[in-house]
Amino acid sequence: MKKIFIIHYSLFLALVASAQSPFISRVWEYCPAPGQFVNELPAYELGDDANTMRLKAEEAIADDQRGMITLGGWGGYVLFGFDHMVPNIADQNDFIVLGNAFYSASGEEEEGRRGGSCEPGIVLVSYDANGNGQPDDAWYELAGSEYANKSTIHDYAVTYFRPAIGHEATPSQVTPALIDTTYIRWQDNHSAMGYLSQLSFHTQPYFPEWIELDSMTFTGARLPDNYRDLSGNGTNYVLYSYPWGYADNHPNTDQRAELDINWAVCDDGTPANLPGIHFVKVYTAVHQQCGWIGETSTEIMGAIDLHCHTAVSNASAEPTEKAIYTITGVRVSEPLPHSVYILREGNRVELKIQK
Ligand SMILES: [Ca+2]
Ligand SMILES: [Ca+2]
Ligand SMILES: [Ca+2]
Repeated sequence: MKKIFIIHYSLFLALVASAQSPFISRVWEYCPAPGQFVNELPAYELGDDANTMRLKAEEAIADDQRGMITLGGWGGYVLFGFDHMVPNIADQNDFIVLGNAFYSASGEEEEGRRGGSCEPGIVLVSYDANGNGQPDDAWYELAGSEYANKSTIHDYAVTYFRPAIGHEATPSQVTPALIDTTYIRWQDNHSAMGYLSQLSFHTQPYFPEWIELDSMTFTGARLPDNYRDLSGNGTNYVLYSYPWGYADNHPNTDQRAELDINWAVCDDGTPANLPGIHFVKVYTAVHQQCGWIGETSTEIMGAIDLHCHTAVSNASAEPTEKAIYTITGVRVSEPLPHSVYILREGNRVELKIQK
């Protein structure tokens, strides 16, 4: 018995020594645009600043916490990283960004698109080219299915303005849930302006409380609106998924939520040909207001390296497709997508590697 224990223990050490977390380890920046869940996901408290809000976002989505943060309206973003390079494996998806998208029964398949609550975020990736462990290198957009859509605006920018002191609400005469239709004014770089409405369901401030400036400007690409009002009278808004290449756009268990580093492009649209990535940035990519359900905002619950089990299997002298390895002290939960299956038994965690 003792001998078996020692063998197991040395295997355990070998596994731990080589183990990299499949989950993101750090949030580097959290900067949501104004929105109906801002100051609540995560919760702002008096005295918070950009760094404490970053830490709250990290507590929510790093490791395998699976809490949730909102990115607010168009342009709001989060920047996070892994503790290793996620490799770009040829012909395979490489990572997934977890959101809270779901399909609804009323949102029928339409031109390959499922409807429900799909709030696509554009994903950018970065390779730590200078090797300093910091996200100070070039960024590359993952060119999702709408990258070449003629209605996608690639040079978009929006400025949001904090409501003035003494601002008076303009309640909707038609939709009671809209208690202030002139709440957060915005102006884009294509001569359009408008407002984010305040909703009766969410009455906390929508402009990030820890931001001291009276306006916030975001830049990026704007995807075409993805909503339809199926009722025709403003009571049933359905948000349709785009085919592939975005965050919070398909349910986390749907393979089309997975992302391929090979989709990364340079600013001129040519392939970036990255060997892998260390850092990821996601921002809300549609700029739309859907009546009583308010503005569309991407939500993030974490991200997972889909290849991380490779490092675990390599730690064994003779890995086999159906080998089961036991590791203690690793926090995981099921199910992971792709080919890793995780079982929990007491305080043991088993990684089952399958093809
Ligand atoms: Ca790949
Ligand atoms: Ca760097
Ligand atoms: Ca969402």
